[in-house]
Amino acid sequence: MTRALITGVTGQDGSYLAELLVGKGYDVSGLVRRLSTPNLSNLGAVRGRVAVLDGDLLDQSSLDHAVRVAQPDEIYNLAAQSFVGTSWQQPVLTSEVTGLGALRVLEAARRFADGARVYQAGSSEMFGNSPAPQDESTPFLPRSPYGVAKLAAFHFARTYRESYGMFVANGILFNHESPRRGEEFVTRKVAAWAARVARGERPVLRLGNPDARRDWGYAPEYVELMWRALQHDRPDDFVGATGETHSVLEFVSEAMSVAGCTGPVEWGSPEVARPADVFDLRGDASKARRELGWEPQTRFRGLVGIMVRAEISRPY
Ligand code: NDP
Ligand code: GDR
Repeated sequence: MTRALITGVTGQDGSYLAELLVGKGYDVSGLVRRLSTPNLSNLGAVRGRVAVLDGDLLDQSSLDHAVRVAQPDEIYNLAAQSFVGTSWQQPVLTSEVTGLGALRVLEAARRFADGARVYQAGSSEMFGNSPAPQDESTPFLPRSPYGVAKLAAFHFARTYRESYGMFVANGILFNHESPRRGEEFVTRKVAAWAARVARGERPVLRLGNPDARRDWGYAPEYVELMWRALQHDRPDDFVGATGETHSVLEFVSEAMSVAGCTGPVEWGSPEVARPADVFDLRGDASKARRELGWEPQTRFRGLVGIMVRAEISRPY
C-alpha cells in the first residue's frame, strides 16, 4: 500500500487530495496543527480514513516526527498561510510558514524519508505582473510577501532536487476554487453574497478591484495534477491552469446570473485594498497536458455555477 503524508490536509486542496488518495487505496496521513477549536470539517468524507498527526510547519521537530511515523512514499506540502492579503499584515509569519516551512518539510524528507517523492505547492502569484500567458519559462516577479515566500519555497525545492537527487516536483497552480474555499477569498465571498440575495436579503457586497483578472479553475481537478506530478518519470515543474482569464467584475455578473437576481455592490473598499496587486493571470498548462495528460474540465461558468449553488444549499 502506498503511503502519503499531506501537510495542509484540513484546507481546501488537502481535503480533496486526501479523498483522491484514499480512493486510490493509499494509506494517508495528514499533518494537523493544534487549534483551540478543532477544524476537521473539510475532512468529513474521509475523516476516519486519514491518520491525523500533530505538527506545525513552524516546528522542525514535529515535522521530523510526522515523517518518521508516517514513513511516506509521497509527501504533499500544501500547508501555508495562503491568503495574499494577510501576507502584508503578517509578512514574517507568512515567510516563516509558506517559505521556510517548505524548507523544513524538505529537510524532514531528506533526513527521514529516503526515496520519498515530494510535491511543493507553488503559485501563479510568483509571476506577479509578468505578461500573460504565463508558463514554466515566464520570469517570476512576485508582488506580495506571499508570492516571495512561495518563490523561496519553489527554489528550495529545486535546490533539493539538484543537490540531493531527491524527487521534488513543483506545481505552479493558478487560482482554483470550490465550495471549500476560505470565506475571505473573492470567489467564495461573492458566491455567499449571491446566495443571500437569492434568499431575499439586501446585503451590500464590498469589494476591491473589479478589473483584476484571474484564471479560475475547480480545485478537485487540480489535486489530480499534484498526484500525476509525483507519478511522472522525473521530477519537474508544472503550471496548472485553465488558460482562460476573467475579471472579478465578470465573476460578480455571472454569480448574479446564476442566482437569478441582482444586489448592491460597492467597489474600491479600503477593507480589502492591497498595497500591490497582480492584474492579469492566465496560465498556459500545455506542458502538464503533454507530459502528465492533465487537462481541467470545469470552465468559468461551470465553476461559478458550482459555487453559487453550493452556497444556496448550504445550511445557514
Ligand atoms: P488553504 O488555506 O485552504 O489551506 C491551508 C492549509 O495549511 C490548512 O490546512 C492550514 O491549517 C494549513 N496551515 C496553515 N498554517 C500552518 C502551519 N503553521 N502548520 C501546519 N499547517 C498549517 O489553502 P488551499 O488548500 O487553497 O491551498 C493549498 C496550497 O496550495 C497552499 O500552499 C496554497 O498557498 C497553495 N496554492 C493554492 C492555490 C489556490 O488557488 N487554492 C493556488 C496556488 C497555490 P488550518 O486548517 O489549521 O488553518
Ligand atoms: P488571490 O485570491 O489573491 O489571487 O490568491 P483572492 O481571491 O484573494 O483575490 C483574487 C483577486 O480579487 C481581487 N479582489 C478581492 N479579493 C478578495 N479576497 N476580497 C475582495 O473583496 C476582493 N475584491 C477584489 C484581489 O485584489 C485579487 O486581485 C489565491 C490564493 O489561493 C493564493 O494562495 C494562491 O496562491 C493564488 O490564488 C494563486
